[in-house]
Amino acid sequence: MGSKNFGARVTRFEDVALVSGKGRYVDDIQIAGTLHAAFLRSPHGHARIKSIDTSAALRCEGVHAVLTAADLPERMRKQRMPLLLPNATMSTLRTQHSLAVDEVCYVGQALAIIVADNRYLAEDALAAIEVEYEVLKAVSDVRAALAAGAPRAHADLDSNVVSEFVMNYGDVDAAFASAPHVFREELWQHRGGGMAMETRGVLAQADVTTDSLTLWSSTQTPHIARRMLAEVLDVDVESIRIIAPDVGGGFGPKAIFYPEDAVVAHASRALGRPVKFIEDRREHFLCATQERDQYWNVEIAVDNDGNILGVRGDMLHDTGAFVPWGIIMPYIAGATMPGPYVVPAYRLACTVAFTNKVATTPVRGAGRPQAVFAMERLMDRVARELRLDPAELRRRNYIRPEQMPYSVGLIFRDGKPLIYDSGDYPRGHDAALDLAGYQGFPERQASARALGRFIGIGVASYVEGTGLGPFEGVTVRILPDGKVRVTSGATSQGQGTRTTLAQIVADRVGCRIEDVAVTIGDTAGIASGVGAFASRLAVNAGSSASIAGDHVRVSILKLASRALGLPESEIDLEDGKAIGRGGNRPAISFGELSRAAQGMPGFSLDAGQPVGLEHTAYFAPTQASYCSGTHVAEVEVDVGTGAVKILNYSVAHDCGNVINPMIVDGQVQGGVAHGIGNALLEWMQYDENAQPLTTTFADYLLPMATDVPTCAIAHVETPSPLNPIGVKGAGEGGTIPAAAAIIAAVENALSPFGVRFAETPLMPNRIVQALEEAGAYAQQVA
Ligand code: MCN
Repeated sequence: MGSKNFGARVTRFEDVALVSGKGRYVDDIQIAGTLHAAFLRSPHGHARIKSIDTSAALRCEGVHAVLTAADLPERMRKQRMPLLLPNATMSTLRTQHSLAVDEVCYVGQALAIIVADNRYLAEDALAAIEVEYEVLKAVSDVRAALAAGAPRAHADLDSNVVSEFVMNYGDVDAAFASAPHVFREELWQHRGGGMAMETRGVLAQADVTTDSLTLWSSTQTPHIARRMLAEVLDVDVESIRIIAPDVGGGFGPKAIFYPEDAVVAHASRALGRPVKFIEDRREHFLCATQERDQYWNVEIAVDNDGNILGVRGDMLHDTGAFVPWGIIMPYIAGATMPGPYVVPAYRLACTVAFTNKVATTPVRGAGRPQAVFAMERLMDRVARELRLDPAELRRRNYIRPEQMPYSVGLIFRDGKPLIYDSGDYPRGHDAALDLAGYQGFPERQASARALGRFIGIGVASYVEGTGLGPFEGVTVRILPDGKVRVTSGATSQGQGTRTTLAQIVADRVGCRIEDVAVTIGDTAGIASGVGAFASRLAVNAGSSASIAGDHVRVSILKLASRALGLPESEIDLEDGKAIGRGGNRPAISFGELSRAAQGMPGFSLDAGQPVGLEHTAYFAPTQASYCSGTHVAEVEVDVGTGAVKILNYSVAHDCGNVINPMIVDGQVQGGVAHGIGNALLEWMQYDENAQPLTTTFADYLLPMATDVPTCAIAHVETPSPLNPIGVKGAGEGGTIPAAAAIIAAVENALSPFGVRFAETPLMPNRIVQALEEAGAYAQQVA
């Protein structure tokens, strides 16, 4: 077997359709007779619902149904949405009802659905629903949520605290007691969204003749959605088919199964008509889950050479009003903080609390950007205090490659000990610094300053647990026309999954990559599946593709050996043919072999002959695989306006063996764009009544092409020993250390003024304010 495709810059199959307007998103799917849904949403952060009168809305033109919680079947009305990831430390497992029952707990929570001939009529009729609210005090700031006497995010709960847990190893207090230096930082990362170009969308088509339901959904997790929907509707899971067509970006929030999805499915069943709901952008701001929103109060103990002796502190995580994915973000954050460094002792006390805002669930990075920001800000502080070069300080503290596999001393979110499987952090660090021209930076900085320009450089490193289980499956099947069909529970929201699975399978079975047809994102394609999150599919689905491909290869060889009368060892599989090595190179095509593998009606097969040329493999990793990297940002700050321009951005990234370097470059580049947004722009602002204030792209700024430089990227490959193809994840690493590197670079640029930054996003007004406080403008005038 060759590896013609694995490791090659194969052009993505997906792109021609996507860039020529031929993508097929949920809203592109048109079924005759479809009705359209709109949701009535709470205008209050917190209120009791005293009454809802839908009678006028029901009389509106074109309206087929108006449903509130009271109109739902008993089970749907009474039970909350299933909680996917319970955790023993959680004092309450509060998820949403399908439609609010007697209380709304964030602006945008759905109280009713209207199904009408079209969306315009549905929206018009919303205005006719009369709701009497008793407005309750809302809690907006998570720090205020912990204060004695704070309003409760849910009226029936005694406390806003959802969970308190401690992550620790080593004797951290002893480390601090004897440390020559201790430095403390208080840090804050604000919340933002996934902001996919395509908003959420769902089209449900109930089939009353077969009592089944098909749901097209812009989801990252069709199999999980199917399981949850079956539970909510109380129907046989196999009677539901969920199809994720082209998904226009996901970034995490589309991994969630939303209450609206279940309500639309129910409406279709109740009306016997297809029902479509496409979220609008304002709803996306209000109701799609968000992330970050953590407050860190941490300190680091170091010796005189800057070697880390211990890290400790506490962290407060704002989970919003519900916990659909439990407490995994703060948990992942806590486990990520030690990162690539030898940290002999560690303790982080985490508190998770409710507020009256939309729930936080994973957004690209899932807790890790916050942790890396905290750790790297501490490292920068140590470097400054001990007058060490920040890169040199990091080099002194890296876990060395000969220490791999390295046990950190914690349990990771996969339930397994946090053991880094492979990595060469110093090599990655050096590669990034080389790309960035780090050695020559002081000279560049001095020349710029001579011209009155303020440029700075920042370095940040991270380790990320990727490839999380439990499994993903892949079926490889040779079709009678010789094409190779690949199906999987894997999905794609833009990350090129089809292409990379095809690369792997083409190599394993020995066919042309053009002859591999990949069908993913359809629960009808394979019995079980999990989906795209946690940078997990290269590891899980990639490995399954490789294993299934190998099995099919064995079957092809067996059958070809009979057909050609040659031993298997003398047959090569190439370009979809089995070719004998000797003589006149006799050959038989995969198509012929596939037909032979079906046999002839009524005839017996030879003993041992494979039935069909197909295999399904479910690879289940024993633990996470840990990718890593170093980012170097070079920025220029306009001290007059506080504007930050990113001049150069360099990344060394280790995701093990790279299946497709072009795709990984794209993942890193896209991830960095997201990180730039987090660092400098994206701010989901709420007022003290938990009213969202930034619900358009005029107020909530995303990075534009002009804000994102082309990254210089180096691939450092340390294969993972934990899976047959030696890969680790690549989808989120670009985002994770970006804010840490950029904020460090801004501080470095402004070092003549001694300003310090401890938060993201770092807006121009904050920079100007800090410069003002530091007397920068007075100095300049003088
Ligand atoms: N890859 C590779 N070699 C490796 C590792 C990965 O060639 N050693 C390729 C994979 O085959 C895949 C891509 O890189 O094509 C990402 O793989 P992986 O890291 O396994 O991530 P997943 O496929 O599980 O995708 C999820 C991940 C996450 S969690 C988010 S969020 C995210 C992301 O990927 N959202 C994205 N990438 C995105 N890309 C786009 N365009 N849009 C999103 O919403």
